[in-house]
Amino acid sequence: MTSPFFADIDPIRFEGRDSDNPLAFRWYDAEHVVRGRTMAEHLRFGVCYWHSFAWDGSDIFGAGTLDRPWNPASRTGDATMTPMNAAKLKMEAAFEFFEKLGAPFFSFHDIDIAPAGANFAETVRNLDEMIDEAEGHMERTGTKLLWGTTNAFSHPRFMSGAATNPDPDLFKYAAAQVAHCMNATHRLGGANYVLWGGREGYDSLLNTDMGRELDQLARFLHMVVEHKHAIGFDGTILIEPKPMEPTKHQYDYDSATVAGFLRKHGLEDEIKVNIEVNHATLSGHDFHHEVATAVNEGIFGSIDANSGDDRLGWDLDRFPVSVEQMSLGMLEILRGGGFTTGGLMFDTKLRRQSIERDDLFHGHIGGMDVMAKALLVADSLMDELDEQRDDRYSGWADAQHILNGEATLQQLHDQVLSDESFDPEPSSGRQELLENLVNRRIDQVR
Ligand code: XUL
Ligand code: CO
Repeated sequence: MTSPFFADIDPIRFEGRDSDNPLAFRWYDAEHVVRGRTMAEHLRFGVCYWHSFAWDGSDIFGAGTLDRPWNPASRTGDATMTPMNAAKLKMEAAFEFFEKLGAPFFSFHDIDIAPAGANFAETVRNLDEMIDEAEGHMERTGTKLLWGTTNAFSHPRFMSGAATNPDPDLFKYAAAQVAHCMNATHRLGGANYVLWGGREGYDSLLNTDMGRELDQLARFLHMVVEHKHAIGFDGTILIEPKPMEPTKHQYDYDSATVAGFLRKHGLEDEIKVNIEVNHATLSGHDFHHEVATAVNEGIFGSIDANSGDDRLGWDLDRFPVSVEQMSLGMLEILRGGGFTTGGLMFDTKLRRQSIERDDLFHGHIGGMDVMAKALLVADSLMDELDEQRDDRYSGWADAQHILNGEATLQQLHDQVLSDESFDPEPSSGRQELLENLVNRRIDQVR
């Protein structure tokens, strides 16, 4: 590998709307203040390690296409490239990228940053060594950890799930892996710890005891929360909902399902959600619906900022390109008070044909600019929309006794019956007017 890996790229700077430089930000100005917070504080961008550095472009129909000299398949037979040396080179390239892009955060799965060993003890020794390396890079570059997570879905041992596996030994293995990765995340000062239940679901109910598996999942999550408190980790535990893929049905289907599950098991004050835009699409919801649901349930945590395709029913993980889609999502995030420990993590993949080294920059620069513009659009819309929305419900100011439980169904019946002039007039929902306002603001923000 030539070092540095992204030798031709200079640090990415904000150059403003009129810039034609494709390797500059036109909208993301880290220091620009919106509603009392800088853009950097609002958006809290993170780069994912797995798609951007561990993945080589392979898909279910073909081999890797991307130039990733540290990945086993593309190794040149160089004897010095042991798995640990390769992991270290990958980490150098990753931190070079984070620093040049100017993203304040990154996220990883345990297996993205350290190779598996012959047994669990060797695997976690490798991980600990790579965590030491990461600590050095983080200190040197100032990059912080948005979240760590465990991959308990790729290895064949997890084919029937991790916490929901019919075999308790697999539950134990996953518990060991999660405990170790939580400790590692804690050591790196991670702001959150994510659990995506990749295979916590089923392919067929013929062989699945759903009630039993959900109870196992609940116990597993309680153990995670207990461990968080035992080690003094003060980040947020996040579940990442997804309705399916790779399983036919995933238990953490969407934000509403997760909210109900957490409440049933007394976990609602301990765990929040990491909403992925493409997962929202797969569950048949808009991104902004998922955010609004989570905010309303008090479990909004963080975002995986990618996008899918309305005509394709799988997880494309594209970089976000739609200002309208992201503006509506950012509006709900702003309405909810913004991020606390969460952020916008690019759980995004290049297309398999994007094989130039600078393609990774173009994907992230575009994504960051779309999200920054979306923040400005959301900011320009929020007060006006909230005023109109409040106005729409203003009649309730004089009807609070109904909601307070001070009126019965029979009393309302009797009131309506006795008032002959009672004939409520409908009023317009003004949807088209508001949609036009959104498009106007997308044109007008500067
Ligand atoms: C899978 C997915 C994962 C999680 C972390 O669809 O989104 O990458 O974000 O395990
Ligand atoms: Co994700």
